[in-house]
Amino acid sequence: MKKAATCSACSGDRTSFSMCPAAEKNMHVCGAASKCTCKCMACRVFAVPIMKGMMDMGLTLTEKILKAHLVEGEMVKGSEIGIRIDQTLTQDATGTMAYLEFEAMGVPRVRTERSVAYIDHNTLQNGFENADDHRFIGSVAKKHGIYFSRPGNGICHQVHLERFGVPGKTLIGSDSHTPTGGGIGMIAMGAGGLDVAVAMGGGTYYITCPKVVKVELTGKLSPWVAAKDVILEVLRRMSVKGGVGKVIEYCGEGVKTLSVPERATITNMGAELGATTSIFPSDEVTKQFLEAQGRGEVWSEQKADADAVYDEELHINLSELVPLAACPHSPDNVKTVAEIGKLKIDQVCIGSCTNSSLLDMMKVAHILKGKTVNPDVSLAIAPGSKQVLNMMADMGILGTLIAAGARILESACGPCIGMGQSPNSGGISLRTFNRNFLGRSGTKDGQIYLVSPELAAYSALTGYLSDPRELGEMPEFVLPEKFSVNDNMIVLPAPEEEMDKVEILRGPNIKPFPETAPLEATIEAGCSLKVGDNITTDHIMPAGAKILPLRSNIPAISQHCFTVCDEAFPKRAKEMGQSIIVGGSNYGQGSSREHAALAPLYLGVKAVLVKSFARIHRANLINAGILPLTFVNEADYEKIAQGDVLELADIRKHIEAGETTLTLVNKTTGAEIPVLCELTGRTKDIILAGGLLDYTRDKLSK
Ligand code: MIC
Ligand code: SF4
Repeated sequence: MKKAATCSACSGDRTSFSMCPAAEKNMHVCGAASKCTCKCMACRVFAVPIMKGMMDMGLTLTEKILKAHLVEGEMVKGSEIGIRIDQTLTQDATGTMAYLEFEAMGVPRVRTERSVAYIDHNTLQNGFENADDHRFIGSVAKKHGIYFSRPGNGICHQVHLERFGVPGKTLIGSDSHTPTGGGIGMIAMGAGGLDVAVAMGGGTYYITCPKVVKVELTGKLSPWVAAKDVILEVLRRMSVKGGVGKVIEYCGEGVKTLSVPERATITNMGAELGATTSIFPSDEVTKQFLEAQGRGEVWSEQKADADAVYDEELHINLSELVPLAACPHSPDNVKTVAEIGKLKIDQVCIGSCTNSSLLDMMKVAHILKGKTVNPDVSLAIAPGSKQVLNMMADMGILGTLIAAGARILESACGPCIGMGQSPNSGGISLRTFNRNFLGRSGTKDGQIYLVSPELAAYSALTGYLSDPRELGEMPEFVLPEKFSVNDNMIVLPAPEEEMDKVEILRGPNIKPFPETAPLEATIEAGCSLKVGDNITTDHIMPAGAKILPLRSNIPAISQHCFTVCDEAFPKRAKEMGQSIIVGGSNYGQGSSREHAALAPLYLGVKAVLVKSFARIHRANLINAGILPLTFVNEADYEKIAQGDVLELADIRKHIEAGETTLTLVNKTTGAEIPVLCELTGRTKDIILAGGLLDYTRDKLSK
């Protein structure tokens, strides 16, 4: 037997060691314990994948799909990898900008297996802007080889799952809830519009090679306990930042008890963990779902190896779960119905990409059948797709909901993104959605609780937050053997030989991408704003009916930047000329909207210095040419006040030299603050060029 020795990384007594190749040092990290997740101190990557290669260990499903798509880098956790993207999706609120960027790249036809442009966010059309954007996106799609899902056809994630998703493929979408596709075994990730544009042009997509968290499901959900309660439980345990740098992989006996729409609810809301994505295996249940969609031929089995090694593990016994709710104003502020106690409600909204499937609607209709919505409650329901709505009509469900007093909305995002149905002042609203950030509903003091459709529907009858288990026995809800398939609202692109005949229709609100410039030699700028922890993209760039129509007009939308936190920010930042924003941890969580980077760019923000970033937002800042900096010592956050003058001397030279620890001088107080600027070869070049668009243009011209 080998003698045990101390591992340089985890200080544990181990018997087997290996060199960490990424460290370029003789740092020995242990690999004896197959579950070792110790960090190599030399390079700060995880030792497990290196061991896997050497010790012939099994792979997780995530690793299998990523490996099959790997085009750059090595599967070393924590390091940057480039992967090939099979499919892309866009929605209209991020799409106009993404297609302007795609046009600017000068690639004539998309080079993916399938790219789809959806119209689902800005469908209120209380002015010409939304309709103009729809026409612009439709014409770009037709010209450049993209399928176009017309307004009314449904929410991008729901429709993509039904009509386009393919197990084992990679998908990126300019929307943070793209991981919905993980419900059928795809690696589906949210990304900034520019990254999606590059992928449409055949470019590589770069991510940090993720850790993989195993969530082992056992047992079976009790009657009236829902898939939503599973993801709320994961959020309760892991928090809104617990998933950063990780993929959440579901496995175990409990998986087969969950239908595809239920799995998709779980992977969809995995976005709220800050995770890179979430994934379920593709099994017989997936096969049945795809066959029922008339797409059985795209099915393939996708699963982890039996001896796969995970970086972290979580166990959830489905039978032990109870109905839960995420309380204001964060999706991880999760409590049981009993813990919340008696809560009178004003509004219930059922829908969004999390809970708008036919299965959800079948359950809601069963609860509401023959009843009337409580007189003190307004109930709004938005089915997820035209297919769902059509089938609800065919099955008599729609009639049941209308008879009960539900207000039926268009198949679109609607209230989820503040497009109508804002609650009354201080109103309490139960929503089956995925986000309850402050102000997102359109009512600043609205109190939003995120719940399952079962809990929402039952509470709409009682007028109080109520436990749906009081309903007693639950019938078995079985999905139809065949969904009614009618793709008449999906417009096919023009054939390649006719693309030149397609005219691009541009409305007057569509303004070009803001100007960028290569990184300066030295940055001297004031701190225009100091904010705390968990700042969301809804704080940075609010949405809602008034602001969303400005998504294709950066000068106009930037006037709303950060106004949730500080009304005066846009004016102040513009007057300062150039500035730096300082923030806490998990800065930029939530949406993939690149407007949360483009508006600060337009207002002259040169760098954002925080305790930690959310993944997509950090990538968006780099793409916009804004320096993403983190404090080496979090306590230094206290050494900067709003208005202080900050300097990053010779920043260009330092970044060119590949230095990652830099010094920021607070010229107002004299404090010298070490900051991290972790840029790899590619991201370094993007920052030096002034953003991804300039970098890509340079590359293409060469
Ligand atoms: C959201 O749910 O916040 C959105 C609106 O879908 C965003 C995209 C956007 O801001 O346009 C997202 O999740 O990425
Ligand atoms: Fe639309 Fe809401 Fe889903 Fe975002 S979270 S895609 S706004 S339904």
